[in-house]
This record gives sequence, C-alpha cells and structure tokens, in this order.
Amino acid sequence: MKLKVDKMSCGHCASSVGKAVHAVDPAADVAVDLKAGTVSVTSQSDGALIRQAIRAAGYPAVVVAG
Ligand SMILES: [Cu+2]
Repeated sequence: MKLKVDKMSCGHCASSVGKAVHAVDPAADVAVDLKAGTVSVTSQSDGALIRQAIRAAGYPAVVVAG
C-alpha cells in the first residue's frame, strides 16, 4: 500500500514512521520518500491499522493506493 503522509520533514520523522509501522508488523517492508511525502508499505497486516499507527505517531496519513 502507498500512503500520503503529512508533516514528515527529516530523517527522524522517517524513522518514527518506520517504527510506527513496525510496531504493527515487525516484518513490514517500509520505504519513506521524504521529498514526495509518501510511504510505501508491504505488509500482510491490515492497512487501516498501519495508517492508524502512523497517525498516532503524529503524522496525518491517508492511503492513496493499495
Ligand atoms: Cu523530522
């Protein structure tokens, strides 16, 4: 799935988002594109849970694909 994630501005943000996703699914594959403000996640877990975890970490996220 691909998400548009607001408020990511630096590597720390990228790692916070990665941690949030991995808290839901430690096996998830996470690719953050800071410039585009997008996050690609490959995971067997429920996408809604992943989106929620990213939001809970402080980054408004919406699913844009998958
Ligand atoms: Cu940051």
